[in-house]
Amino acid sequence: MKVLIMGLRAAGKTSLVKHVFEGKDWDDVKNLEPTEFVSTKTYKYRGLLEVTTFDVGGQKQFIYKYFTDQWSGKIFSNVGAFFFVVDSSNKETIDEAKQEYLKALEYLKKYSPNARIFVLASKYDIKKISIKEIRKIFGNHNVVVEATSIPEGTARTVVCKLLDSVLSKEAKEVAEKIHKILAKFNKKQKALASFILNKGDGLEIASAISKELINPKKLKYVSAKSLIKPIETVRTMFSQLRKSGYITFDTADLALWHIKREYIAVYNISDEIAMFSILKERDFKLGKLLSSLQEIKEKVLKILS
Ligand SMILES: Nc1nc2c(ncn2[C@@H]2O[C@H](COP(=O)(O)OP(=O)(O)OP(=O)(O)O)[C@@H](O)[C@H]2O)c(=O)[nH]1
Ligand SMILES: [Mg+2]
Repeated sequence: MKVLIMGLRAAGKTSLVKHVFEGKDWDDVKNLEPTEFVSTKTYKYRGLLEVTTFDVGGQKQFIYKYFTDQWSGKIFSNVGAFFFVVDSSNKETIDEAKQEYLKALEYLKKYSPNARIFVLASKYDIKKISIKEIRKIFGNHNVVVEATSIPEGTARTVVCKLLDSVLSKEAKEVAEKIHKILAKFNKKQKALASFILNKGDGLEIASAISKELINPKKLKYVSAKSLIKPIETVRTMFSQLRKSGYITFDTADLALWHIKREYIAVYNISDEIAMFSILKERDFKLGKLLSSLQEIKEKVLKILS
């Protein structure tokens, strides 16, 4: 699906793309360079939806080009979802943003009449204009307007919820199948919760939570990239160990943390996906866990292939 992201200069478009589709945190996206013309990239959102982002630079010398005969067809055609990013911290540019927005809608109507349209009031942590006002200016009956902030942690949740609303029936069925496998695993291992993760964005493809946990907060839109990272970063050391004759292979597939009463097991499934599971210390048996994980790996890879 093509996702077109527009908005004025420094509205926060590239930050949002990197935050949501690459699992980058606020510290990693704070100092991005302005985007020159159009930046396109392909991602697998939640491992369920192939997305090609068209992140178009918002500086004046680029914006006018998007509406020329030479470029408009290329930019505005085949759009599945359109995000217009409005800087809620900048009152001065709101009228200019509205002009660009209306122009973009006109071109979308022509080239992608079925595109879903979303407006994001970005930088809501330092807002000068309320979401109510922004809804009044940009909203209409088929446009969803939401506030986002990367440092406050609302941006990922908001954007992911909107993207989930455009997921296909097939993608939802894949997630449901994996959910069932995880629920079985939880029962067998007496695990408290298990997640299959998409490594690219660190978001879950599917999860299952044991009924034993009473009202745990949802982790659906939390990026678990930091959990997966260690398994990849220790590689150099393992390579040393292998070369020195201490171990026979240098790629780890399981990492374990012991946190008083629970274990957190992170299991590498492939270059694209990983799993993590929360297990009770008193029911923990490593051998049993390893054979279950091997089974899960085969089943999940088959579903996703
Ligand atoms: N406070 C705050 N600042 C943000 C947020 N998102 C982005 N920014 C800042 O806004 C500035 C511009 O961000 P970019 O993502 O580069 O903006 P852009 O829309 O891609 O800009 P162009 O590529 O020039 O069109 C950067 O300094 C970001 O750190 C946010 O949620 N809160
Ligand atoms: Mg940019």
